[in-house]
Amino acid sequence: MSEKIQVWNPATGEIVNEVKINTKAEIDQALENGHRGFKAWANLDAHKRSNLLKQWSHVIQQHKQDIAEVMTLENGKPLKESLGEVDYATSYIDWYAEETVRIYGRTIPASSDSKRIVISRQPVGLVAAITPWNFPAAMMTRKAAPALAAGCSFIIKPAEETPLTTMRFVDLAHEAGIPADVIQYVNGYGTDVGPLFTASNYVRKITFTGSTPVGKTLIRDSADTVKHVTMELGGHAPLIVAADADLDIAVKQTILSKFRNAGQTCICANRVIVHESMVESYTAKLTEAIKHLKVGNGLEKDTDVGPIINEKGYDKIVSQVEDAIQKGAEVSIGNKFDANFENGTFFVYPTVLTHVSEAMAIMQEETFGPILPITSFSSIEEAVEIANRTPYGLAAYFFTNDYRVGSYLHDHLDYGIIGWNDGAPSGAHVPFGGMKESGIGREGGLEGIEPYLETKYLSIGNCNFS
Ligand code: TXE
Repeated sequence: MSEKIQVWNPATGEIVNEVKINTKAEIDQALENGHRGFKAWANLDAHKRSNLLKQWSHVIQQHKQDIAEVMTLENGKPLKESLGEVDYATSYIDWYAEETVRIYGRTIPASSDSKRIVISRQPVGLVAAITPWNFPAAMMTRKAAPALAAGCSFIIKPAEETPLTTMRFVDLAHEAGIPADVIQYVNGYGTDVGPLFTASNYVRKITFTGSTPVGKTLIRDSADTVKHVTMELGGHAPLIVAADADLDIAVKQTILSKFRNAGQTCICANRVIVHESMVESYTAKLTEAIKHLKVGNGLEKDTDVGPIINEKGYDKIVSQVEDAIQKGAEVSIGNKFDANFENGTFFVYPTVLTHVSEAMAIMQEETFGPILPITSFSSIEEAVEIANRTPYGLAAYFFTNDYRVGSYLHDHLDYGIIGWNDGAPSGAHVPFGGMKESGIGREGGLEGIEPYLETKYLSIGNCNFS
């Protein structure tokens, strides 16, 4: 087996760089180092930890342009999105730098005069993260920032496709003064590194973003050592357009939600459910707007939609489109592909499918590509029924200006993230995560630091000082 992973540019097929695959012995050593680094970091005064996180964010920002270029080279997304992702990634560090000094305990009334009760919070220990390729910077800081803020040490295995951005972030953390054994990376295939993380007694928590099947494996494998787990898994987001919706807003936000990162986003709209009176006008407006999206190399200035990450992702998208068309779907725009199997470059043009049915894979599974199937509903109850008919529960969107309709949808949609007239609901200050098979736990906001903290309760007896 090769000892290196080649990182290639999905827009050109050129090799960007290669990274060494760490051996089992090196990974075991890194885990031991992480365990050792934990105690000193946990005991460091919270204000110092906070300042080190602020410094980390600062040095990343100083290198924003070259980090964004590397991200576009390894992931393919348009440079403007990579620049935005660096800001988004540092916003998590900034948010949790502030939270570092706000991890409060409590005292509560005791059941007897002679007792005092103190409740305190302490970090869980060494945290091991496994991240995907779609947001190589943000998926990392969403985990590392709250972990370090809580006083945990952190080790990460980035996706094989996009290790370079993540490695750079770790190097810059060291440059900012965060000790080398407090934040580390290792490289390798998930199937090799995952079991080393889950089996290790040093690791007290696994945090993962990726596919639902891998998430299930990690949960199972974490059971033997009863580790904490946070899982951010697949999605199948519905986007509901109610009869009274402002169509211009709905179309603009659909595009924002769906075509960012070429549709390779776990919260992006995966199926549109439009009131029957609006299907024609919504589809026409959406199709018209899509004509202006430019597909191409993310380094070209006016590119809106970059390449698909790899052949596996491309095959899944093509098979869903073929299956839908074969079962009667009609193409409003797109169904155009530009693949070079020899180079390993795969472009998919934004595609809208109408006349779709529940029998089609595209209405049942996450697509992870720039394809939008449109179906219709006649009553709001039916819209909810269609939207909830999935094992996933990450993000849902709806467009209405009727407060009663909006409240009903908010109450009845089984999703962790809801966008009401809003196609871009995420941010460092809000709890991101899903219900059902979309995951366990939340990342971001006040909730995002909780999974990195243990609660310890102290009962002091015989406190009769009088
Ligand atoms: O995911 P994997 P892939 C969904 C999306 C996509 C599909 C497959 O639908 O089309 O998953 O993508 C590591 N033990 N999402 O193949 O395999 C792997 O090395 C431990 C949604 O890229 O889950 C990488 O670091 N780790 C998602 C990470 O898991 C393992 C983002 C993700 O890879 C492992 C990505 C194992 N046995 C894909 N096998 C989101 N929620 O945003 C792989 N890995």
